[in-house]
Amino acid sequence: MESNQLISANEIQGWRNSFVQEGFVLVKNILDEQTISQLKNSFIRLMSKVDDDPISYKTRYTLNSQTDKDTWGVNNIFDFNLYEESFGEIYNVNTVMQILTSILGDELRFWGAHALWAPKKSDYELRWHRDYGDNSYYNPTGESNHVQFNIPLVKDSCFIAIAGSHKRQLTVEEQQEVDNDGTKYFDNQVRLTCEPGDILFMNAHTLHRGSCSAGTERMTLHYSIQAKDQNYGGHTSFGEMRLDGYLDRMNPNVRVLMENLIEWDNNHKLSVKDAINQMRIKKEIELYNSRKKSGQ
Ligand SMILES: O=C(O)CCC(=O)C(=O)O
Repeated sequence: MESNQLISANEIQGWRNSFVQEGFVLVKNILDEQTISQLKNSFIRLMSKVDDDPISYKTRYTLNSQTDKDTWGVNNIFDFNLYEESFGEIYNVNTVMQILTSILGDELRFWGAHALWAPKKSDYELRWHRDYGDNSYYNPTGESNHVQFNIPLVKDSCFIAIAGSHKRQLTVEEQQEVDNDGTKYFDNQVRLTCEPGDILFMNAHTLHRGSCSAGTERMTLHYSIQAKDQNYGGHTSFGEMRLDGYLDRMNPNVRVLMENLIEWDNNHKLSVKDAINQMRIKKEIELYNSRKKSGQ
């Protein structure tokens, strides 16, 4: 995989500034056609593994009853059975690494990697939220304790966000939408359209939602990463990651990112408070999903 154009320090700084000010930045044409095509082939294999056996993975559903299932993505594409070499190659792309390190510093740790696609039967309308269940969290400086990034492999206009909302309290109207699982239109919302090759870097504390119609085409990889010693976050190393041989499948850059995560998780056991908070977030998501499934 090679998309290693030379990017000037000024350009990187400009993207970093936009990311800090707006809470996201769309960087055009990072990946070349060959890379996109490799990733697309991997993505198609991934989707079919998940759709053939959704129960075995951390599948995201728009419908999930005994008789009817419809999926819109899967968490943890680095699961032993889902992993494809091309997914790890993203961390060998210079421009990606330059942007991430300009925001987070030179040493990074893995946080997560998911895949998002369009459902087939039931439209995808995800509520307004900030990620990690931290709907009241914001940093007035705009600096971020993580970076999420979306890698669309076909044209993608599903991500909707409110620029600058990562730096302030939510307004009363925004908070109402969050509290009521709302999807209302805001005059200041931005729907970002990404072409294959572009990468959308996001601060997940920016108020955002997702939306796309069933039967359309979407193939987007969604990664998240943190600074090696960041106190916020972590706690996403999973059992397999610690098994003999798992890290040997990863390229050296990914191996270091994962080793840094394992080390951080080992040294920062979840406090009872954090464990309860994680359970609360999981329960909230399950409740939201079951309300959606039953059409409430
Ligand atoms: O569909 C998207 O791009 C947004 C997904 C999202 O907000 C989430 O998974 O929390």
